[in-house]
Amino acid sequence: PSSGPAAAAAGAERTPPAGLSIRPPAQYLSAGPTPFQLPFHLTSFSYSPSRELLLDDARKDEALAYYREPPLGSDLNYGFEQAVWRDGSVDEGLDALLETLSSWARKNAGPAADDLLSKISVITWRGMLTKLMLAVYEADNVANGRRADGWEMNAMVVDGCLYLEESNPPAKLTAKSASELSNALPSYYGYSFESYCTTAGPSSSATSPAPAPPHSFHVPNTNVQWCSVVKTNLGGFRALVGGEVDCVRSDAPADARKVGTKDFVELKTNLVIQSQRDEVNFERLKLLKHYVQSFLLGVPRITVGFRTRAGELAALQHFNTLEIPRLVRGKPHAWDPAACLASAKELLAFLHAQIKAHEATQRAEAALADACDLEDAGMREWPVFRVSFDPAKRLVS
Ligand code: 0WD
Ligand code: CA
Repeated sequence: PSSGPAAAAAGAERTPPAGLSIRPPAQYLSAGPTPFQLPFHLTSFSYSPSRELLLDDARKDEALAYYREPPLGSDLNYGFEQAVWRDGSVDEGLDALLETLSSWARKNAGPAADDLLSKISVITWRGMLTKLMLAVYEADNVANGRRADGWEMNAMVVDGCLYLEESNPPAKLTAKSASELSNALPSYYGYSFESYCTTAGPSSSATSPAPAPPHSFHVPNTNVQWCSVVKTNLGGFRALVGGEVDCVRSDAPADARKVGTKDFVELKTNLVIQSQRDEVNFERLKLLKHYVQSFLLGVPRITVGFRTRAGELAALQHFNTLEIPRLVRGKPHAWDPAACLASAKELLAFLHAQIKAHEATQRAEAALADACDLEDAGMREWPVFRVSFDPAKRLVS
């Protein structure tokens, strides 16, 4: 990161030795439900076509898009050669989120904002919380012989607030952009589906399909994003969470300032389901991921575009996020969001406790160093901790 609290810490990474074992999902269900507060849309920001962060009132909702029904049979390959791709080698860290919050705090300066901010104990992107919530089932995947993803994050605690960002060492960014290059067409299908599904303003004819391209189609530029910053509370951890919102409902207020989480829509693409096995995998893996991701930002609706391998839009399905767990309940491949919430809460508590303990040690060492006049206390860097999750070992350390 080039600014924000994480910036001061570059190069001062330390790894806490102790780890947290992620237990099987069923073991998280006995303690009763973990409270989760319905996310409240606090503020928003946009990224421009050149990835400029737009924060001022006149432009912060520039990238907000409205849903409209895409025509079935649409060619998702359309526009591929013209698409503009975000530079994936830039590690943006938490900068945009922290700048948005600083700007919000300035505009809303007063006791209410001070009170809200002073009680926050987690600030991060929604994508990071998604990873925390899914770890319990990633570990379960390994235990059952399926592939699973691990992750690495940078964590720091400043004034009692935990900041979490993705860890993107240069080697990982290189690997990421190589895989993006080789998967350019399938990932383009996701972006062109978004283009078929969205317009710049609310549309009265949202239920009648848009005309065929090129009239209805805006060439994707993956720099452009509209993000919401929500306030929520996961198991007692008050959190400010930023996340990308693909669009809002077609009947959402035309005035972006009046938009709320109830209007948010998440768009996904998926290969058409052709077998029982496809269906099981969709329900076990995809619906879990889509559910958790949308739940965390309070997104009530997920629209999935089913496509052929060649990129033809074959079918559409709308899901009410909160009803998704019911669709899998009782099935052999069922998952339970309560396990995700309980394990995520445990993880947040673990990270807070570990970092606090290590900071205490460091302070003691620093005091000793000061006493010996070895170092200037004021110049010391803020420590960042590298957190990693190994699903095969079920371990976060
Ligand atoms: O590696 C990073 N530094 C990441 C940054 C990883 C993921 C997201 N981001 C950025 C986003 O650009 C955005 O500014 O963080 C902010 C919030 O993102 P989020 O909502 O927390 O991200 P997540 O929930 O992981 O993904 C949401 C969408 C994706 O859509 P799908 O339908 O595939 O879930 O964000 C997009 C993608 O369209 N996205 C990204 N955008 C920019 N940079 C990235 C990325 N690296 N990865 C996914
Ligand atoms: Ca999406």
